[in-house]
Amino acid sequence: MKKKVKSFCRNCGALCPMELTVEDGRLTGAVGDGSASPYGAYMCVKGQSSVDFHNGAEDRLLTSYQRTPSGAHVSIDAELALQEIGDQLATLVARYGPRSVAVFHGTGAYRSVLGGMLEKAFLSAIGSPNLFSTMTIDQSAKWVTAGRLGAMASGKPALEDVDLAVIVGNNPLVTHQTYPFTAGESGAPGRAYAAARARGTRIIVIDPRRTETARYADLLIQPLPGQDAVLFAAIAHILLRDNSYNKAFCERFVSQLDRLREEVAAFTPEFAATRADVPVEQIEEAARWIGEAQRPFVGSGTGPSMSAHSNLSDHMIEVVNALVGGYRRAGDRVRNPGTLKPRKLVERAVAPGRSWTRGDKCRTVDIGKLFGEFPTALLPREIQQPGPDRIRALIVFGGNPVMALGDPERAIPAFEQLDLLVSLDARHNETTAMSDYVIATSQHFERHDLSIPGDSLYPRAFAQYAAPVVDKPPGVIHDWEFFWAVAARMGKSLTLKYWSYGLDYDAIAEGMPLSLEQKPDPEAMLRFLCKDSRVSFDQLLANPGGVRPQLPPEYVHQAPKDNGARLELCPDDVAAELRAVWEETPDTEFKYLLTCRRILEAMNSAYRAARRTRQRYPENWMYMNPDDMAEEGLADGDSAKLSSSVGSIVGKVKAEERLRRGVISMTHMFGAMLPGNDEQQGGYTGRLTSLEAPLEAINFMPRFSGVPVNVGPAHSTAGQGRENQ
Ligand SMILES: Nc1nc2c(c(=O)[nH]1)N[C@H]1C(S)=C(S)[C@@H](COP(=O)(O)OP(=O)(O)OC[C@H]3O[C@@H](n4cnc5c(=O)[nH]c(N)nc54)[C@H](O)[C@@H]3O)O[C@H]1N2
Ligand SMILES: Nc1nc2c(c(=O)[nH]1)N[C@H]1C(S)=C(S)[C@@H](COP(=O)(O)OP(=O)(O)OC[C@H]3O[C@@H](n4cnc5c(=O)[nH]c(N)nc54)[C@H](O)[C@@H]3O)O[C@H]1N2
Ligand code: SF4
Ligand SMILES: [Mo]
Repeated sequence: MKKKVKSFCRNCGALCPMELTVEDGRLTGAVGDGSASPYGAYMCVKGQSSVDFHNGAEDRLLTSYQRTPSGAHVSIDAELALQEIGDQLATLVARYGPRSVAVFHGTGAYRSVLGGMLEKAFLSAIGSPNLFSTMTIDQSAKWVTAGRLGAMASGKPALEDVDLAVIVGNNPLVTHQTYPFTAGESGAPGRAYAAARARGTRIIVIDPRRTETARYADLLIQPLPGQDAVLFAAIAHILLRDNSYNKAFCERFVSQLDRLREEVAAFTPEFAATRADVPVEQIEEAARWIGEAQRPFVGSGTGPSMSAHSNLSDHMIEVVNALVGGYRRAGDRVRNPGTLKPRKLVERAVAPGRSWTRGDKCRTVDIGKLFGEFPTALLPREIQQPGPDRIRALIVFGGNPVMALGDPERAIPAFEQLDLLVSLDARHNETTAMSDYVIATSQHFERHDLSIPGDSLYPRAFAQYAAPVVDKPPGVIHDWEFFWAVAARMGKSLTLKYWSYGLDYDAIAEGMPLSLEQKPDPEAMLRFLCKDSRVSFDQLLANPGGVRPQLPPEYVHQAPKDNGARLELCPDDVAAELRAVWEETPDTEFKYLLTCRRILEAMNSAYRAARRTRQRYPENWMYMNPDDMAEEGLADGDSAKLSSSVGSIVGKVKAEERLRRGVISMTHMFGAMLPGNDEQQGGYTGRLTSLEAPLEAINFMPRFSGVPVNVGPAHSTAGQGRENQ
């Protein structure tokens, strides 16, 4: 029997509504469903790959595994695995305290809604502060900026409402990652930019590569990576020089403007043009457009957040946005006021909180939490540095941290030192390979979900519920079942709460206590999460394509009185970082800077083995500008070696004229993790990154982009990394 069923994709933040074809209990096809979608009908190639995955592609895990003392994995019944894990965790907590247990929340966990909520409930119930996630090895510079500069409670405008979008180191056409960090729409991003251009919106893209997104740019600037702090300090310099900043906004909402003026005085456009190696006219032109715009939005993606001086770069990008008032203002239309969790937006500043200076601290450095999490790059140290409260058990939920961290020489020994490493995943990866238990979990179309991750990000108010479309295979459990069952085995009952970023789980008042004995009903849990929703759970059940509530127009409210909070443009640490960057001398030891780029077919390390990925990317090419290749005597397909200060990788070069000179671009979490296999798969960029230095202050962000490297012959022994130092 053949039927069509509505659902939504959970591979990335776009959460595209889909219509699936089910034949005799098996998924056979998927198309984008535009019936209620906030983006219209849209689906990318990974939508189809996820259907293949359900049907067993990429050697999907169909049973849980346990690692034997010899290192081999043998299949184990999930119930038994949960009992053993619960018992081991209870023993560790009894002996060493709750801090001996940590959770790593990976990219695959973000859209497993009940799993994510019960993960937080689990940590809260056992009393461990040890939450790590990809956030701190991604764009946590944005959280550092919110902590040092503050934020506007009204948020940033929708693409539909801006007349200028400045997109720095972000490629939404491929990654579907835009709002709230940059102006854009996650689903059908190209359509949204084309419509914006048709409305007269100007778009500036700043990226060393002429990206797919740059197709929509009115101005493209291709700087050297790692120079965004300098570029945006110069743009701030011009805005202040020309008096083209938004004085009315600044008078009301910012402080330290004079201090900023002094500190950016030295960052002339000429200085920035030399540093970033771009024409000075482009910097002047960008600054002029930013100053002229009535409704600007200046934002960035991973590029600046992963390069040198990432925290400062992000801060200076936000400073420029603040100088021109790039926020929703009182009286502005709010196009998506939230559906499952309605929001009332008020125009007021939120003072910088510097959360890392208080509360629970890491054990190895005096740094507290950033948005409720410890820095992931410190995980190896928190595991390895001796002491009674070191991390001894790590639960990896939907992630591949051994590879995501980079610096495998540092990361692998740390993971090996754990007493207990558990992975919850549906495919094997480099981390499951090291895990003591691998729990095979259900996949997207086999479980209950709710569009909570998109609730405040969709361009329009929209909500969707997804019921299981097909049965999960018999040996597989749901993510949330893991946390419930292990906690129950430890004698801890969980309380489900509607958690979202920035909230302290313990402090959320309302919750749904879950029984210790009786497994909770996923539908009842989702019904609870819809408690405050504008659309009832029953309405969502009745409309599987999703609901766009018809709401009277909502606007940003004026604050009843001035709360005294201001956006602090130039605090002491930022001023000191600006001076250090200005004084920096160019690196002459390395000739190139390695950047990363994402590919449409894969999602970090997931879907690397999908058919469509393999066809297009049989290996991790090293993309280079053709003139650089000629200078190095390299032709397309030649093998070459990249060496950084800590390691080297081998791969085949490919000419890409979109890339500016002096920059090499590769995909992250792709290729062979360990030396020796590069020849078939290409190299893994993480081997060029260090988890020791240089790490950023506060979030301990490693350098994943703009990594200084040299190019040499594939079989030379020069630059072999630490072993030669
Ligand atoms: N298809 C697909 N989608 C994904 C992912 C995926 O792997 N595949 N990953 C998801 C994840 S986890 C994330 S975090 C997001 C990331 O989403 P994006 O931030 O859009 O990620 P990238 O495509 O890597 O884009 C980064 C851009 O920054 C540029 N860049 C590098 N260094 C610098 C620099 O120093 N300065 C400037 N100005 N630009 C620089 C690069 O050339 C590149 O074009 O995507 C998500 N979506
Ligand atoms: N050198 C370098 N390193 C980087 C980056 C870079 O650009 N360059 N990017 C960084 C960034 S932005 C990120 S986000 C991290 C990514 O780091 P991770 O999140 O650790 O890596 P992923 O490969 O995304 O792992 C996701 C896993 O989740 C699984 N999964 C998918 N859906 C589900 C689900 O519903 N349930 C469960 N249980 N599992 C699921 C997938 O099978 C996959 O194995 O890497 C970081 N590391
Ligand atoms: S953009 Fe692609 S991967 Fe992301 S939700 Fe839509 S179909 Fe899925
Ligand atoms: Mo990410």
